[in-house]
Amino acid sequence: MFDTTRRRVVQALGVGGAATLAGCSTGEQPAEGNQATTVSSTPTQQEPAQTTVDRIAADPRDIPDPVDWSEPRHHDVTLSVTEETAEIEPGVTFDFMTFDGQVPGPMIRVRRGDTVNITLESPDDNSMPHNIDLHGVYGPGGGAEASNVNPGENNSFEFTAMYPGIHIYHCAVPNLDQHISSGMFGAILVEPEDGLPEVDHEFFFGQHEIYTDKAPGEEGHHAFDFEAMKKEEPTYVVYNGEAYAFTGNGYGPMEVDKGDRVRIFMSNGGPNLLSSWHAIGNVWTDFYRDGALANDPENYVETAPVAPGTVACAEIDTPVPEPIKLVDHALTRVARKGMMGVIQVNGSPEPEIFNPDP
Ligand SMILES: [Cu+2]
Repeated sequence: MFDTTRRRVVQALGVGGAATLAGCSTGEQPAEGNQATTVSSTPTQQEPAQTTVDRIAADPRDIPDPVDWSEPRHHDVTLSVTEETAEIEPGVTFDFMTFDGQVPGPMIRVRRGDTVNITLESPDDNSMPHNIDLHGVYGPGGGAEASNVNPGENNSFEFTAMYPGIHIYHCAVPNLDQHISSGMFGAILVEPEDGLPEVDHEFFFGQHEIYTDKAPGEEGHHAFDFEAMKKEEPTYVVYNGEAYAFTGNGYGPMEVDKGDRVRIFMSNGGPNLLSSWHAIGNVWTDFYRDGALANDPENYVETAPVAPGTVACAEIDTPVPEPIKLVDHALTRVARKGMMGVIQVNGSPEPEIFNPDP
């Protein structure tokens, strides 16, 4: 399986240029020989488990519409906390925990001054308690205790969104590091009173590390590994619960047209690792560190730290056609642990800006 993993990485890195990222899946399937190797080297290996969802990765385009109201509003938000089995990559299953069945949890979008009623629903078939701590909330634990739910329970609390910014939310039960690693984080966007500048596209990605009892790409069911987490040595570091999900090896890149202005929100759930967030072939034209939208952005930032427990907001320009590769520039995570998402800029060449063959 290691050979398979390396092949996937070489494709994801786009060594051969944009065409490599266009989605050819040749060579991704495990070869017979690799399977045999895996079986003999790991006698305790289990088969991949039955999945409960087809896809754990949230669609980065699935973002609520921008705020278009100018007086305080009330929002009722219900989130279902679920425990799901899904693939990190083909043939590799893992027991995720989620808000609403996907990773990251859905973005909540409100305007500063709005009130929000949050209800958590926990299905009967859950095995653990869950709750929600929103970093956009003034109050004990960001609402964690007030929202605690055991299997089969509902629980609600209300808050006023007092300060602007894009803030992370996450589960905060005693094993919160395991729950966040397994997918329980998302974002609440509190728009400033005057809103955000209009852009052509918005995307929302969630980085997190997954700690398992097997090697990256090793086929079978990967159990959560507390010892690996204590050592902060993850098996995978990914966007949205899946290795290379938004590349030609997964669901494909996000597509935009040349000249589009693109806003990207990146929630680093962690639970432990700082992200050195970089866009290969581009630059963060406007970068809102820690998602602090009340501040003026920094300009033309090459690689920006995104701490675990924050959501960064960046706006980029797209003057040339290219695959823009969103990475954590701790590149071992890109080469070996599943980290990468691609924004494909489509359009005719701009040789005055970039000429590959002068
Ligand atoms: Cu939880």
